[in-house]
Amino acid sequence: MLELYQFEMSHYSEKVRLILDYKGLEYRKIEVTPGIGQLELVRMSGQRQVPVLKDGSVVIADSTAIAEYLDKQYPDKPIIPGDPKLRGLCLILEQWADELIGLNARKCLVGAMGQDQSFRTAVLPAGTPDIFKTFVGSVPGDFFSFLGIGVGMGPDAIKAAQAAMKHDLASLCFILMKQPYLITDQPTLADFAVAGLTMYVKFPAGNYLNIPDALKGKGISGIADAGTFYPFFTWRDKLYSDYRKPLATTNTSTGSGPTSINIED
Ligand SMILES: N[C@@H](CCC(=O)N[C@@H](CS)C(=O)NCC(=O)O)C(=O)O
Repeated sequence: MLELYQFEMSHYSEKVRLILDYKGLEYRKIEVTPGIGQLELVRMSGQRQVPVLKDGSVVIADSTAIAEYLDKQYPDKPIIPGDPKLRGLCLILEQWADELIGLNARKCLVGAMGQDQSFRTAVLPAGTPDIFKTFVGSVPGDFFSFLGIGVGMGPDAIKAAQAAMKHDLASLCFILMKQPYLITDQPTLADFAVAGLTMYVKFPAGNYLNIPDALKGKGISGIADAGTFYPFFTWRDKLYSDYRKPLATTNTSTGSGPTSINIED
């Protein structure tokens, strides 16, 4: 069976989980412990980041490389169009989502964590000592490494990321006004990248992720709850209900969290 080395809370891992579910591939999730658990990843794949896919003796790191491998190896329900123009558009949009949406979403999340202690507590990985949960800056780097960032991100960087995210979501809403998916009339890699990498902006509602219930359907205030972006989140909700497989068992994770996440404008 396919094995996905992942962090449940990783948006690049979520992009891959969406693709695996869309293709109807069975896989086993292997949760990597931030810090110490990444040593095994380095041994296995030569780098420390998740997601990493293991298919028998084949090991692939990086969500884009994994998507390309899956489409080649498991060609049913292709996610990369064959037509050259559509293929090019799909790959450009995917890279844009990975680079810009993904990085700005992380910054928005860090901003929200700085503003709201219950949100910070809910987002930090299980095992983070309580003493570290009070101030973002007092959490050791390992606990933040699951986000792929350091601590101490400045307010200007966070504000710029929020503005960029709003701009990008508005642009996506324009595309989705006229068509069901971003590139063709079927979901492609671009759709899964955008859907996965907006996870931190608004966590999907429903039993898809093993995260505290308090986070489900919640997101960055001013973005997740803004009517302007309703078409985008409605589109993403449909993608989830059509293709993402809910967790097999009842979510037993616990934790308290906010009903909204406040960010100062
Ligand atoms: N380009 C990579 C990015 C993966 C990435 O940033 N992973 C983060 C989790 S979302 C990670 O493993 N961070 C831990 C670290 O950098 O040590 C991909 O597309 O898979």
